[in-house]
Amino acid sequence: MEIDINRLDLEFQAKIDSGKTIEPKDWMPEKYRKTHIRQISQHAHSEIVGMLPEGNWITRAPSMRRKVTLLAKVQDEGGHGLYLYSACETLGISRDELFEQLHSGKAKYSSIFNYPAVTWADMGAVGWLVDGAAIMNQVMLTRTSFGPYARAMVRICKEESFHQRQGFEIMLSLCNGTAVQKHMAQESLNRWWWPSLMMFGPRDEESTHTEQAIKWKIKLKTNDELRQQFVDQTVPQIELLGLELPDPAIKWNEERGHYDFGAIDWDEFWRVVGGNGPCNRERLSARKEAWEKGAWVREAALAYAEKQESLREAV
Ligand code: FAQ
Repeated sequence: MEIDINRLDLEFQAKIDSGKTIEPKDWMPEKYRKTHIRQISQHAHSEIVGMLPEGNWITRAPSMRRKVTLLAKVQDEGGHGLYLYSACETLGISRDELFEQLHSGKAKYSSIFNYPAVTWADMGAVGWLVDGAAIMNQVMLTRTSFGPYARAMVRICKEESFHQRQGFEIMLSLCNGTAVQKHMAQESLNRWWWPSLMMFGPRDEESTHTEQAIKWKIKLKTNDELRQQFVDQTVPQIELLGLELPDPAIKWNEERGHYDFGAIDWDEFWRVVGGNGPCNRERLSARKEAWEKGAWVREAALAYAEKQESLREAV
C-alpha cells in the first residue's frame, strides 16, 4: 500500500497545532525525528560537559555548606544529561551512537562550557547567569511538542531554578563581603556576561532552525526574543547586587519597553562553536577520558545483565 506522505504531514501538523504531544511510536516526519535527535542530544551533551567547569571547584569550595551545594548541583546536571539521553533514545538512536557523535566532534554542545571557571566567584556567576539563561530557554521546552522531551524538562527546570538561586546567593555573599570579594564578583560578571548572551544562539536572521522549530512548537520564542528577556530580567539583579553593568551600552529604552544593549561579538561565538574556544579541546578530551576510563563499568553492568537473563531463562 502506498503511503500518502503529504496527508500524513498535514495530519501531523494539525496534531501539533491542536496542542497534542507527539509520542515515540506516533508517525512523525523524518526531519522532525532528526531535528529532535540533534537538539535533545546537544542539550544532553551540554549538561554533561557543563559539569566540568563547576566540577573543578568542588574540592576548592570555601566551606562545607558550599561544597555540599555545589556537589549536589553538579550531580543534578549529570542527572539532566541522563533524562535527556533517555528521551533521545526513544527516537531510535543508541546511547553509544550519541556518545560517538560527541567524541568525534560531530555533535555540538553549548558554547558557554568552553570558557574557563577561574575564580570561586565563577561558581556564583555560572549558577546565576548560565543556569538563569538555561531556564529562560528551557521553560518553554516543558511545553514542546515531543512528549518525552517535554516531560524530562519539567523536572530539569525545577532543578535549574534552584541552581540559579544558589548562584545568585554566592554573588550576594561576595558583594556583601570585602572589597576584594566584591571585585572578584564584578570581574566574574564581566567575563560571563557576553558568553551568557551568546548561549541563546545566533541572531534570528542567522538562525537556520528557528522557523521550522516554531512551526513544530519546539521553540515558542526566537533566540533574540529570549536574549532580550534575559537582559531585561538580569539588569535589575545586577543593580540589586550593587555591581556595575558589564556593558556600557545597557540603557532602558522607554519606547521599546526593554533594555538596549551593546553588540555581541558573533565572530567569537562562531569561533567557539567551531571548536576554537578557550577550553574546547580540554572539555572534549576530559569527556573522552571519562568514557574510556568508564569502559569497565559498562562491561560489568552488561555482564551482570546477561547473567541475570541467563538465570531467568534457566528457571
Ligand atoms: N552553542 O538555528 P539555531 C545548560 C548552533 S544547558 C553551540 O538557532 P536551534 C544547563 C545550533 O546547534 C545549555 N551551538 O539552532 C547547565 C545550530 O547548529 P547545527 C544548552 C549553538 O537549535 C547549566 C546553529 O548554531 N541548552 O546550560 C549554540 O534552533 C550550568 C544554528 O542555530 C540547550 O541545549 C550555542 N549556544 O537553537 C549545565 C537547550 N546556539 O545543530 C551545567 C535546548 C546555536 O545546525 C551547568 N536547545 N548553536 O549544527 C535549544 O533550545 C536550541 O538548540 C538552541 C539553538 C537555542 C540552543
